[in-house]
Amino acid sequence: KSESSGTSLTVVLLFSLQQNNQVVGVGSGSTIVYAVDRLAERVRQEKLNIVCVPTSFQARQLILKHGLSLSDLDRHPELDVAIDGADEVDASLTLIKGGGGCLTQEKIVAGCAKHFIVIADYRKDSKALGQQWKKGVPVEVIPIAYVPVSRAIARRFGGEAVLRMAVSKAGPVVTDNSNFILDWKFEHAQNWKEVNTAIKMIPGVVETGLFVGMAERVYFGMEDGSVKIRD
Ligand code: DER
Repeated sequence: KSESSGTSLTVVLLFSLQQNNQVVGVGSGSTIVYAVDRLAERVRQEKLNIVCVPTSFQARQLILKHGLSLSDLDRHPELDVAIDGADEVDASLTLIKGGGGCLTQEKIVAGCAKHFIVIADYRKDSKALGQQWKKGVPVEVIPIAYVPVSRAIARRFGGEAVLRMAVSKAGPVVTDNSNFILDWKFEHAQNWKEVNTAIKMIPGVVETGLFVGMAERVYFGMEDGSVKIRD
């Protein structure tokens, strides 16, 4: 990820945070780090009064590290804007998210925001899901159900849904919600709206990393430091 694209992204993006007293959903991953750095700088410089709602343990740490005002959905169930990254963005702004394993809280927070804004580097910009991102669609599952859910997905939609194993810990990745993640390596384009609903109906599925019709705008940080916007 080029540093310049991340920084330029957040400069452009955060000008959209004009009003004071905004409630901001803070996403997860590596690109959001630039946004939170810049947000904290503006809060200091312009004495902005904003509160931040995290989408993960990582996001919570980021908010606290910058001395930003930490809140939650109990106190702020309606957010003005949520800002987050994405693993891939298709032509209709359908996203694959969850590469960092935080898809469930990210989708909850994005769903509570008036505006859901995505920041990503140019490599996430795709014509169709699966063109750039090869790790599949993350699906968060209740641990006891990961095998039946994996079989149900493969049987109904093809491909293979593989349990995400941890790298620096023996065994599978465990999410902030104490669940497992299946990465569904799909074989062909689907009706993502239908597939998202159908997968969520499988007993044991908590959430999918398909964000359909949620992103209002995507800012792509380009290699030359410029920013491309897709609505
Ligand atoms: O896991 C996630 O959903 C992250 O937001 C991911 O999609 C983007 O992570 P990145 O900014 O590190 O590429």
